[in-house]
Amino acid sequence: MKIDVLTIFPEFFGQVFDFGIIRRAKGAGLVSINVHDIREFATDKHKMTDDRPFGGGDGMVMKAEPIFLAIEQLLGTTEREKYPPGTKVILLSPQGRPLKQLVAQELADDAEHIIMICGRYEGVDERVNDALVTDEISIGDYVMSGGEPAAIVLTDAIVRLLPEALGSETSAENDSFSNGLLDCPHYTRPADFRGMSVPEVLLNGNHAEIEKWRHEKALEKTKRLRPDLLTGENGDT
Ligand code: 9D3
Repeated sequence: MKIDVLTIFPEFFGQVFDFGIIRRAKGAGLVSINVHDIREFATDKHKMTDDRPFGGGDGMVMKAEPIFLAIEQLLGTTEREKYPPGTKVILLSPQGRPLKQLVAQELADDAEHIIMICGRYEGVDERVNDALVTDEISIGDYVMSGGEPAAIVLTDAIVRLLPEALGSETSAENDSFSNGLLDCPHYTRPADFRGMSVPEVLLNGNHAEIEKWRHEKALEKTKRLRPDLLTGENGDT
């Protein structure tokens, strides 16, 4: 898989993709990730990437042209219909489809080349959406200053689902959400920490009993913290 990120703040991404599962996936050749400065595609002498909104109002709007030129360089076309198979051009925006595990899973399964456009200011010229974007995604109902943190979140959620990306210490099947429940509680040594003891059932070696306990605790925690996951009313699947 190839992931390209378009942003006016390329330095924001620093070493964020150089740790843990993403680093290993890059090292194993499962994914390549490149961050591009939208400003490098600006054509005027001041390299402007934003301008005032038609119709008036506060704030600035990201210009269409630098983003069109970036997509043209990366894909050889600015017509969505002519993108190579397996290409996704994702606009991270508060108006997008909410990110869920299923969305990440679909992208990990089906996409070969993902381009993420990080918005800033009040938004992006709508002609980017009309001509270029295949998917508009939000990471939740809260206001951030731009799409950059969302591109990091989405990249992480996708890359760890690529076949072979997970090491032996973890498994996608046991993830919270893949079975529709939150994870059960975990403990490690010491068995008594500052007077707080580990539940006895985890120490007795009865694996059938341990599995039953873990499922009960997962269900209990889900009922308490995320009842919406149990009623199927949050669009998770
Ligand atoms: C405060 C400005 N708002 C207009 C009344 C609209 C607005 C524009 C741009 C709000 C936030 C942003 C910047 N956010 C993103 O680009 C963004 C985002 C988010 O804010 N929340 C959740 N997911 C995402 S993905 C991209």
